[in-house]
Amino acid sequence: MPSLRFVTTNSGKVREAEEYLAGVRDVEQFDYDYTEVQSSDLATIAAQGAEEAYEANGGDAPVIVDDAGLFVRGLDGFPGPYSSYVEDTLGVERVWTLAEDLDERRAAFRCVVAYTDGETTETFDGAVQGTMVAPRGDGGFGYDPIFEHDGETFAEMDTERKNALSHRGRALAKLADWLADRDA
Ligand code: ITT
Repeated sequence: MPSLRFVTTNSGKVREAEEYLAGVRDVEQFDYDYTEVQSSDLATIAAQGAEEAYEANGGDAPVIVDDAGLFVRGLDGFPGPYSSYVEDTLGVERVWTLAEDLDERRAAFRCVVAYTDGETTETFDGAVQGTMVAPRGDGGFGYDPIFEHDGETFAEMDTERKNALSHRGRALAKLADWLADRDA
């Protein structure tokens, strides 16, 4: 089976991709920290990251990059594409403190997966809607404890349930369909 390199420092993402791409591609982790261009658009960040990583990897196998973020409606989409930086600086608890006083606490996780094989670059997006809540649960990672969907935070769900609903899962499912169509 052809292989696909997932450019990420996050092995949790790789396990998730292995599930969605089972039977379509062998997924390997390529631990490379691509440049995150300053952009308000996840697709631009992911596509440029994929192209840079493809070159850095010597161009011998297709790569995917995913870029994700938490978009809080009452904060005009903040932290959005800056989610990683905001998690490292403010931290998740303080993002909740900002959201706590809002009337509009609905939020979405969004994800774009970018694929490139050097000739074709394609992006696939996925989103899941939820509400900002005080932190609950020990599972997941990042903003999961403050994001509630259907009465449970993502940190309270087991991995299987979160993956079935998540923004990344939806984007990976589109990628898997697209690859299967191309192979047919
Ligand atoms: P790579 O860039 O190396 O892939 P990363 O963990 O930094 O790993 P992102 O840039 O895509 O991944 O993530 C942006 C931010 O959004 C970061 O703070 C993550 O913790 C958070 N995030 C992404 N997906 C998430 C999810 O499913 N649940 C909770 N937080 C998530």
